[in-house]
Amino acid sequence: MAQGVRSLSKKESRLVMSHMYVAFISLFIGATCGLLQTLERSGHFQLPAGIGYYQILTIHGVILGLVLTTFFIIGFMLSAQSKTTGGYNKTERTLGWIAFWLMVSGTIMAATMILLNEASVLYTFYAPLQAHVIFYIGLALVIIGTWIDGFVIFKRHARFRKENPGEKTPLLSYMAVITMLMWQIASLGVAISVIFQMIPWALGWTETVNVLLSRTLFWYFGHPLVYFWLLPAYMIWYAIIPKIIGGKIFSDSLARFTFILLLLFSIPVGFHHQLTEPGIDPFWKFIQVILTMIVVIPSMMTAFSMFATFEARGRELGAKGMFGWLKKMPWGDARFLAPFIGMLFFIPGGAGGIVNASNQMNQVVHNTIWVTGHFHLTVATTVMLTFFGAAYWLVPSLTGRTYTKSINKLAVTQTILWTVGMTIMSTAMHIQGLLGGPRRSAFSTYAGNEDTAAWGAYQIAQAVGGSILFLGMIVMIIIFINLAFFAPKGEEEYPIAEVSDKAIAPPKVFENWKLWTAVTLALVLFAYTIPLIDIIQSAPPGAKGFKLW
Ligand code: HAS
Repeated sequence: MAQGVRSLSKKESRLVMSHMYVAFISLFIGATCGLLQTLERSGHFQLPAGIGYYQILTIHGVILGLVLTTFFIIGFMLSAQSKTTGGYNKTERTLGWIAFWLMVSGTIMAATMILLNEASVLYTFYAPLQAHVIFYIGLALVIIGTWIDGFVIFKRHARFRKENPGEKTPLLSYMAVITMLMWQIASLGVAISVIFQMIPWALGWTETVNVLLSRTLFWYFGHPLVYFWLLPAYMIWYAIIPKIIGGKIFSDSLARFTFILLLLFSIPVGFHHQLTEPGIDPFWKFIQVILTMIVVIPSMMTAFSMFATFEARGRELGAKGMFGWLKKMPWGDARFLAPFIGMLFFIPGGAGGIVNASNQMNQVVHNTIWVTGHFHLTVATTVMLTFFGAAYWLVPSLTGRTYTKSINKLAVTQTILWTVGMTIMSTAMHIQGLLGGPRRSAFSTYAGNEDTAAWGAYQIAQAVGGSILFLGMIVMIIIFINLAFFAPKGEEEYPIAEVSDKAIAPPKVFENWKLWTAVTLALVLFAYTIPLIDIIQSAPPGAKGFKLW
C-alpha cells in the first residue's frame, strides 16, 4: 500500500492533528446547537426534553467561540512554526502535549457543567449569573494550557534566532509570537477574574462579587480575544494565500508592522463593549473609543496588502485595469475561494464594527441582535471560512493524504452553503437588531408588545439561514473525515509563499520584543489604571450569585 508523505514529522503531525480533532468535533456540537437556537427563536419550535435555551446558547458560544477557535488556532500555529523554523525538540513537544491535555480536561469540565445545566451563563459568564465552580476551574485550565503553548512558541522563536544569528526570522513564526504575546497579556485579565473573583464566589468563600470589575476584566480580555481569532486568519492571508494563487508576499515588512500595531492597540480597547455600562467614567470610554479607531488601521493595511497581492499576481498573468485581476484568480479552488469570501465578508463586518465602536450609534445597537449579526460576519464567516480553506491543505499535508478534485468540489459546495446561510442569517440579524430585537434572549413576544410583530419574518429568515449553515457544517465534517482518514495517500504541499523580490527587508527593531512588550504594557496601564482604581474604590455593594435558568 502506498505510503503518504507528511509535511511535518510523524510526532508533530500527531500533536497538531489532535488539536484538529477537538476543533472539528466542537464544530459539530456547536453548530448543531446553533441550528436548535435559530429554530427555537423563530417561535415555531420548542426545545425537547426540558432542554433550556440558555443551556444550548452557552454550549454554542463556549464550544465555538472558545474551544473550536483555540484548538484550531494553536494547532495551526504550532504547525506553521514547526514548518518554518525546522521543528520542535522533545521538551517543546512534551510541553505541547501537556498543554493539549490541560485544555482538553478543562473543556470537558466546563462542558459537563453546561450539559448538567449547572452553568448556563453564556460564553461571557457575566456576573451576577453564577455557574458551578467546576465550570470556572475548567476555563482556568484551558487558559493555563494556552499559556504553556505560548511559552513553546516563544521558546522556539528564540531558539531559531540563536541558531541563525543575523538571519530574518520566518514570517509565520514571528506572527505566531505576536499572536501569543497579545494572548498572554490579555488573558491575564480573565484569569485574575476567574481565580480571584469567580472561583471563591462560586465556592461560597466570598458572599458577593464586584460585577463591574468582573465585566471590565472580562472585556480587557474579550476584545483581544476577537483578534486572537483574527490574527491566525491574517497569517493565512499574508503568507499562504499568495502561494495558493501562484504569487508572492507583497511586503514582509508591512505584514510584520501590521501585527505589531495589532499587538499594541488590540488590548486597551475593552470599554467599547461597555459603553452603556454605568460606573465607568465617560472620559476613559472616549479614550478607548479613540484607541479602537486606531486598531482599525492595521486591518485597512491588511486590505491594502491583499489587493496588492491579488493585483500583482493578476498583472503577471496579463490582467489589465483596476479589477482585471478578478478574472485571473483560481475561483474553482476552495483553498482560495473560502478565504476570499471570508475577506469579502470582512468589509461589511468591519464596517459594522466601526458602527458599534461609535459611541452614539452603540446606544442604538448595543444588546440588540445586530451585534450577533456583526460577529457572525467576522468570526463565523471571515475567520471560519479562512480556517476551512486552510483545513483543505493542512489536514492532508499532516496525514500524508491528498486533496483530490472531488473533495475540492465538495469544498466549493460547502463554501457556497456557508456563504448563502450566513448572508441570510446575519442580514436578518442586523435588520432585526435595528428594529430593537434583543440578543442573548430566548423567544418572547414580550406580553404581546406590538414592536415584536415586526421581528417575525427576520426570525424565520434566521432559522432558514441556520438550517443552510447546518448543512454546510455537515459537509465540512464529511470533508474533514475524508481528508483525515480516507483520501488517497500521497503528498500534499504545506503552501508557504516567498516574499516578493521588490519588498524591502524588515527593520531590526521589529524583533525588539522588550520594546514592543513595554509599549503594549504602557498603553494598557494608560487606558486602564485610573478607571480600574475608580471601579474598585467607588464600587457599589457587591452582588450575590443568581441562577435564573
Ligand atoms: Fe467586533 C462586538 C467593534 C472586529 C467579534 N465583536 C463584538 C462581539 C464579537 C466581535 C464576538 O466597538 C460580541 C461580543 C459580545 O458577546 O458581546 N469589532 C469592532 C471593531 C472591529 C471589530 C471596531 N469583531 C471584530 C472581529 C471579530 C469581532 C475581527 C471576530 C473575529 N465589536 C466592536 C464593538 C463591539 C463588538 C464596539 C461591542 C458592541 C456592543 O455594544 O456590545 C474592527 O477590528 C474591524 C476592522 C475591520 C475592517 C475591515 C477591513 C477589511 C478587510 C478585507 C479586505 C477584503 C479584500 C477582498 C481584500 C476595517 C481586511 C476584496 C475583494 C473585492 C472584490 C472587493
